[in-house]
This record gives sequence, C-alpha cells and structure tokens, in this order.
Amino acid sequence: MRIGITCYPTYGGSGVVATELGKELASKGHQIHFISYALPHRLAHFVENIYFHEVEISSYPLFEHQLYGLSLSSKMLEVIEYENLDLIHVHYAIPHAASAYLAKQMLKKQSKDIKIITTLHGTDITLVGLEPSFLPLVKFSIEESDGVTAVSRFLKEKTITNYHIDKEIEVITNFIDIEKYKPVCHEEFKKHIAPNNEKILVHVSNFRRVKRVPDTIRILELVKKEIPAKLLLVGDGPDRSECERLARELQLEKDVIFLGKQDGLAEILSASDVFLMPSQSESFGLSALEAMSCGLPVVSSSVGGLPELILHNEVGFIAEFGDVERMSKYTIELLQNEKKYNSFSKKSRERAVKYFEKDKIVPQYLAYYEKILNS
Ligand code: GMT
Repeated sequence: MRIGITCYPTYGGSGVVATELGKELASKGHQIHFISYALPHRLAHFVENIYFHEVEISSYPLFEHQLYGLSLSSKMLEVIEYENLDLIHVHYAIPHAASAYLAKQMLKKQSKDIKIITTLHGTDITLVGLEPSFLPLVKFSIEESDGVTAVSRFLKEKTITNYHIDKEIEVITNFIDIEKYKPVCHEEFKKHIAPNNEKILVHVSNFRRVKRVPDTIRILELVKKEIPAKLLLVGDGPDRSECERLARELQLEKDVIFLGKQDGLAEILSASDVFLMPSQSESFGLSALEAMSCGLPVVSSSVGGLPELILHNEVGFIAEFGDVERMSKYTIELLQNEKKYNSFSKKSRERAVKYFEKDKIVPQYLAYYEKILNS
C-alpha cells in the first residue's frame, strides 16, 4: 500500500504512535509518506520506504495567524496525486481531518477519490475539540472520514456521546516495542540518581496542565516521610517552571531531578521503581504502557482510558485525580511490600507483552485499512 500519514511532529503521544506505526508499516514493505510541518522526532534516521513531505507555512504579513490547515490540504493533494496514494491516515483530528477532507474534495473535482482514516487520540475529542470554535468542524470531519479509530473504548464512547456521532468507530489501542522497552539493569544510572539507594519515582510527559505534574512532586513529599526517595521528571512544557518553583518551595530541589526531553526512555524507566501518572485527562496513557513494558508498576489517576490499561491492584493502583494522598499511600504500599511489588512488576510486563505488543496491534491497523479500501 501507499499510505500518507499526517501527525504532529513534536513530542506528543499521537506523533509517537503515528511515527512508530509508519516505521512498522514501512518495514513490512508499504510505502509511507509523512506529511507535516516538520520531520517527526522519531524519524531522525533514514528508513527504507519512508518519505517526508514538509508543509511550508506562509508568513505573508496579512495573515496574522498561520494558515497551517490550508497549506496542509494543498500538500496532501500534491502528495496524493504525485505519489499515487491509496489512503491518508491522519492522527489527531484538529486540523488534520478537516485538511484531509478538503484535499479529498479537491481531488473529486478531477473525478478521483482517496480514502481518509482519522485516528482520535485524546484532547482532540475531550478538550480542544469541545471548544465552540472547533466542535462543529470536529464533528463534521469525523463524520466525513471514511474510517475512524480511537485509542481506547473510553475515547470511542466519549466521541459518540460528546459529538452525537452515529458512526462506527474502531478501537485500536496504542502499542509498544517490547524489545526496546524491556526491564534491564542500569546500575550506573541508578547509582548516579540515587547514590544512597533511594527509591526512584518517575514521570514522563509534555508538562501540560492536564498532566498535573505538580501532583507528582506532592506525592514525593508524602512518600519521603516514610521512605527515602527521588523523583525523575522527564519531558518539558508549559508547567515545568511551576514544578521547579514547587520543588524549591517544598525544599525538594535535591530530590526532584528534571531531565528535560530525553530519547533514552527505556533506560530511564528501567532504572526507576514506580511510574506516576496523575493526569486530569488521559485517553490511553502511552507513557504508562512504556513503563509497564519495562516492568514498572504504575500509580495513576482513574480518568479516561487509564483503567483499561492499568488494572487496579494487579499491575498498579488508580485513584481519583487530585487525590495525592491516596496515590502516595499506594506508592508507599508498593515500595514497602517487596512481594507485592515484584508481582505487580511481573504482571505489568506480562500485560504489555500479551495485549499491546506492536506485532499484535499493527496488523489491526492493516486489516482496518483493507476494510476501508474495500468499502
Ligand atoms: O490528546 C492529546 O493530549 C495529545 C496526544 C498527544 O499527542 O500527546 O495525547 C493523547 O494521545 C496519546 C497517544 O494515543 C495517548 O496515549 C494519550 O493518553 C493522549 N493524551 C490525552 O488524552 C491527554
């Protein structure tokens, strides 16, 4: 197949899923054309069968606001025509699904057609998409897509109820490379972070408000009353300064280690003990899956699709978002009970391998492509 993939090229989970999917499909011999305003960050090296088409954004002075969605449509049309694409798969509805719809309409003028598949990832449905300035367009572009997938049952239900959409939505979850994300001993790194054998809590995100990163620092504060511990914060974004300020205010600046954006996540996760995800909204929780695959129990909030991933009292614990006391109690319980910790750690890895391994999920996308192409 010749497939166009559009995604955000930045550090967000939707871009990661889209890029890893493209790489997997390319390795199976499909021709993949990424269309975006920058090279997706996980595409740093040459990969056979993968091509990148950059969308140029006009900076004409009359346009006070950038018109990315429109430039994207034109680029999609160009790539569809000249690369003879079979379908366009867009990740994150805004504005990608609307851009693809426009490209399809332009193509129809030439009596040609292209199938559009939209994958819904999270805040495109649960947050931004609900803003009055976007809602009608999101509803329309979902309805007009030839195929729609959602990354969890929760997100599928939310889409149907929030947008009153009467359309079949296929649930295809996030996936993981279990060979890359696996438990390995990283003694050097561990010693460097926790020289006195402190326990290591870890959190990875883009530090947006919905991630509630300050809660991880409050959890550390409570955990430290019982157990010597450190907190690794990986990633960057709008809430980082607030987190740095909070760490200083709570006199935890030596125990909260800001690593910024990192590529060697598997190493960092494997060296840690518990993964924290206190999000206010989370449709799937890809970084929690990465941690589970490295054998880490997860303590998270109970929002969105998290209960579908993190089986409570089996691979981790879930609590109401904002309830840092309960989350810290759960963390302490895990860290003080070796038998329980080892069982959760083993089951985390097993769950990642059994249900979310890439070779189980990528074929689901391929089967869905076939279904839509034949529809
Ligand atoms: O929806 C977003 O906030 C953006 C998106 C991203 O690009 O990071 O994240 C979502 O997609 C991920 C991949 O499918 C999911 O694992 C995340 O749970 C989801 N984020 C939210 O729902 C907040």
